[in-house]
Amino acid sequence: MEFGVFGIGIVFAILYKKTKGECNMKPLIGVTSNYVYSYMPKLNEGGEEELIQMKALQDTYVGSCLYGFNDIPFNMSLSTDIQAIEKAGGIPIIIPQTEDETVLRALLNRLDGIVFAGGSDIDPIFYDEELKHNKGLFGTLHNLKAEDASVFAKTVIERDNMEFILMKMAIEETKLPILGICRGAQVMNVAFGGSIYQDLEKCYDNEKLLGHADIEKWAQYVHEIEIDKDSLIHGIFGENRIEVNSIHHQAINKLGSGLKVTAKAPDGIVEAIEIENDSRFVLGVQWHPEMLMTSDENHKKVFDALIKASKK
Ligand SMILES: [Mn+2]
Repeated sequence: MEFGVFGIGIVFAILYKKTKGECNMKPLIGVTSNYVYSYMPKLNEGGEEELIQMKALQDTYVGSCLYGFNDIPFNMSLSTDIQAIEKAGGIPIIIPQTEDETVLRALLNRLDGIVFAGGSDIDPIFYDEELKHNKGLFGTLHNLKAEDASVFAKTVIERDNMEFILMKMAIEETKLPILGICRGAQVMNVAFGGSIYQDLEKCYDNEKLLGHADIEKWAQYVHEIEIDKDSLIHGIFGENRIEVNSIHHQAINKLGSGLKVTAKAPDGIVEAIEIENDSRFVLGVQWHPEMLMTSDENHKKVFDALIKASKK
């Protein structure tokens, strides 16, 4: 009897040690989330115009995102972000909306790496411009008014406020590896003092401009990029050219000081940025490797590199 209890104790001790050991090896990766207002109920209560908008929204890809719960906003992450971190061997944890610096600092102290995820346009106030072209990524669907089209089409000032605090804190106060995806790369650029083209079709004066806002081909190749030899991104892929997806209507304009461009599309659009004169893992990519890796394992390399850097 006593041996039985003792034996069970040993089994538990071994299991506990094994589980704990495995957990310790996996880095904890925070990923920022979209701050979503419950919008649909308000439309439902509106007049004729609101009801037309609601019907149009329900027919879009993004409509379902807008079914909020009464007036309570919620934090929403793309499962592809979460799965990418998991597949590369990290423990994903969603970073919720808060502008409390004490909370954000404490959170960063517990993380081993951080992903700034894609999402809404940055309010141009953060790069000293007037809002000129708030078309949004989905704004042209079904003739919706841009500012009403979706949470992804409009700017979300709460998320902007939080991510600029978080980005600056992560850069200045920690050595954490940072991966910025799409909007995340743009947040990185603006945090370093750079600016953004508010809408490529309207602001980028180049007749070679490719179609960069190809929402439906989210897991397919849309255009190629050229990669600089002396860069993190070249170390990750080991190639000078790769094919990427492209789900953005904005892009980096003026480069932030202290950053360097390490990949470009053939039309000159910036597709990757990194920190200058530093081997630290700080990488912003304009495409979505987390979505593309669902059909092309090659793009998992971006997350493998993040996880590797997060273990140090
Ligand atoms: Mn692109």
